[in-house]
Amino acid sequence: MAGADAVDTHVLVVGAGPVGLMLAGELRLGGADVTVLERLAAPTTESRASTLHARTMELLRQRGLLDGPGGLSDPEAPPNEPRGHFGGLPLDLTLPSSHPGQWKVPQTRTEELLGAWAARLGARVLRGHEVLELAQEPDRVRLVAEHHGVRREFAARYVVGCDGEQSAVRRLAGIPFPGDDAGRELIRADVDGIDIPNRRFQRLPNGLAIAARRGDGVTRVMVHRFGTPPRTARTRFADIVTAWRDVTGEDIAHGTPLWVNSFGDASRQAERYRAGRVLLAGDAAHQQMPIGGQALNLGLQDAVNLGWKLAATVLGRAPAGLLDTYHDERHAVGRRVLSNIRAQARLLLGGPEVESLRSVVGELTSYDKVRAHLAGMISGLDVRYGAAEGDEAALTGSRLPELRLDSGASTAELLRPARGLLLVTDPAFAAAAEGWSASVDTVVTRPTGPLSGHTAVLVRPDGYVAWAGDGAAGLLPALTRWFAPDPRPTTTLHPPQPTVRRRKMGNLTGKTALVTGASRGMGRATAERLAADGALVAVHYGSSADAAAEVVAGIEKDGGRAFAVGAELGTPGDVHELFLALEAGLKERTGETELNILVNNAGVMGGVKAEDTTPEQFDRIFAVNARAPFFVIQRALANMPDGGRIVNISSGLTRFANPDEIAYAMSKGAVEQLALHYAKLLGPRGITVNSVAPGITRNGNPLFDIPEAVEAMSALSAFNRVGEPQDVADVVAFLVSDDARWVTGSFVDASGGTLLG
Ligand code: NAP
Ligand code: 2V4
Repeated sequence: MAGADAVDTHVLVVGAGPVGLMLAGELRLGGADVTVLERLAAPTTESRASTLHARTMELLRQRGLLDGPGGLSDPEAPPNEPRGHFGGLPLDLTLPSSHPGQWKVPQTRTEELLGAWAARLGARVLRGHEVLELAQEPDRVRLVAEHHGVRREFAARYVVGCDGEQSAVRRLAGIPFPGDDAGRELIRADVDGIDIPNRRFQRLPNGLAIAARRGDGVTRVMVHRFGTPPRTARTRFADIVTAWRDVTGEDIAHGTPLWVNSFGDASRQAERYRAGRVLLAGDAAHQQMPIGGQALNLGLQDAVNLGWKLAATVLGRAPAGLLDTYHDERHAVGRRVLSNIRAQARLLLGGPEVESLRSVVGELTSYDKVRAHLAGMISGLDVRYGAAEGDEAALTGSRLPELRLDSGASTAELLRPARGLLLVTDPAFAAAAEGWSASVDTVVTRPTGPLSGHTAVLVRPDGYVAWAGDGAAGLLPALTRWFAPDPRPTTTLHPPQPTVRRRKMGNLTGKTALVTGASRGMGRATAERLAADGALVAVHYGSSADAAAEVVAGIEKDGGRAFAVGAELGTPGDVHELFLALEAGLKERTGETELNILVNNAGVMGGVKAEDTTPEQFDRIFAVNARAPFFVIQRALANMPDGGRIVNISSGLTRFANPDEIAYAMSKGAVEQLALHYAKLLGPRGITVNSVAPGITRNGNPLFDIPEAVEAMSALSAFNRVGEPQDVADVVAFLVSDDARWVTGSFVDASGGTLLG
């Protein structure tokens, strides 16, 4: 089994289908390190599940995956279809939701979208890896996979099997999978070159026929001959041709089959979704007939339920028992969905003996309450976790429908980073979750929609209401049950020393950043801080390649993501060289070249009196400190999406006289102009541009090894010490965070009060 050099990660997800990829993204949002192993060498091109239901669409919207050109709810993209069915009986699926009805999206597209998202967030997907062995140890799971005939070893705190009905993880973990074998089957094919009428569940004397012609002329046919058990051999097109002729009388033998398969009505559910450090999600946890497209939706919702809980668990931030609620909640939901699917399979594939039952159910669905009940079940909108029996109206346990709050923000957007969300309608409550600020965001808002009648509504990262009520007496137990309280704050010393403070974990998750001059000093500290906040950081250097490599290694050791890019600024072609390396690094890691954050930090100091400064020295200082930031910004804007952040490092010397650094101070005066003018220009794109002015800050300069010099420099600060690189990095981290969205064009004095005089 795996040795010391095994690939080590927090969570190994086995299976890069939609469920595995969704889970990988959710885990990354929660801050966990994720590696996904996939048996197939390339994503499947097969046309599989193609229906996304309303609850899944809401969850995808919550993660920002629907909007924008090419997003799944692009009006130009897939059509929404409110007409669904229950066991082949027509059923309008419309219910109050931001995305009511069914959304027809080929599985290849869903997979592509989720794959790009997970990669952007930092999940590693290793294809062509087939799992062979799995062994649980007290603190980890060891796993062996075969890759091109070579055994590779992996170790992880947890393994999640998202590897489908035939799950190797489930088998190797010895998790029983009880249930019923298939008694009937539907055989289906995508066929080109045939011209037959469309049929929605047409029941004919010999069987059931379904045909739907797509925009590209290909027709999907599905057929079942009443009373015939599933065949044991692999389905061939000839089987479909024969069955179709028997049932409809039509001949489709001249068509070209693009894809042929069959699915039966087997129904099985894993006894436990968790066995120690092994968990199951999606079809690995439950096998069902994919009637009405519920299977994929069930799996995606398993992933969203599990992601935040597992991430909190591996990072040591989960309250006791949190991970076990995954089995408790999703096994119960799965059991209920499997039961409705079995009922539908009976109605759909039963012969003449089910006609009377079909007509009774058909009559019942004409009552809107019945229709809405069944639609809730199929769409997943009725899922409630741990709600009290019979308390249908209670908000606790159900999903929070999307609401637009006073601030204009929607709850779906507020849930995007997969953190807890506390909505309070009485400002007096705002302080209640102060001790949970590392994992819960608090928003004060007017009582609106389902919030009416509640002073506080606590929402979990998966969008389900953990608690809704009126008194702190109920809120505190709910906070304690679902979220670990913040670590105790460190004691404040006087004068204030730089401390490692509690942070909103992962508030830059999914973002990319370039920090120039990050091989040491404040640039290094900034790169480390942004990476700790979840960003993928490009660590730029001029000539110190080894130092930059060390910075990258340190970030990776701490679980962050970074890569080094070298370019000597102030030389011809500098910006071009920088962006060639930057774009290659981003593309390799995220599949894209998007840059969200730019910190222009690289700078040179003069250290020569005005009378001794040569034109060459002057030009060099301006080329590196002023010209390069201007052109770096100009070039970066091509890669920067709306909402981006630019911070330029200036100096307190633009407000404090030092005759030894006149040219340097002039160059910093010039760089400060960037914030004023660019902030105005870029406001419409939501991009902020600010200047940060450090005072004397400890860098590697030997001056800082001389106690007398440090004492003299310290005396300039109101805190009687010199700045540490982290003091400045923390200010930059704020300015690039979402919290600073309202700050642009500003000059931020980060000199420890040196400019107070
Ligand atoms: P530092 O320790 O001197 O490091 C400078 C960084 O910039 C290094 O990573 C260096 O990379 C890079 N760099 C310098 N010239 C470059 C060039 N031509 N091309 C590419 N990279 C170059 O810096 P620091 O003291 O932390 O200062 C960072 C920023 O804060 C500077 O803009 C500085 O002006 C400003 N500042 C400093 C102080 C202070 O007291 N330290 C006070 C106020 C403002 P290589 O070594 O790889 O070339
Ligand atoms: O005086 C600074 C100062 C200095 C220096 O000490 C000399 C050095 C380290 O070679 C370059 C330098 C760069 C600076 O940005 C500052 C600086 O920002 C500063 C100084 C004194 C008082 C307030 C300041 O902000």
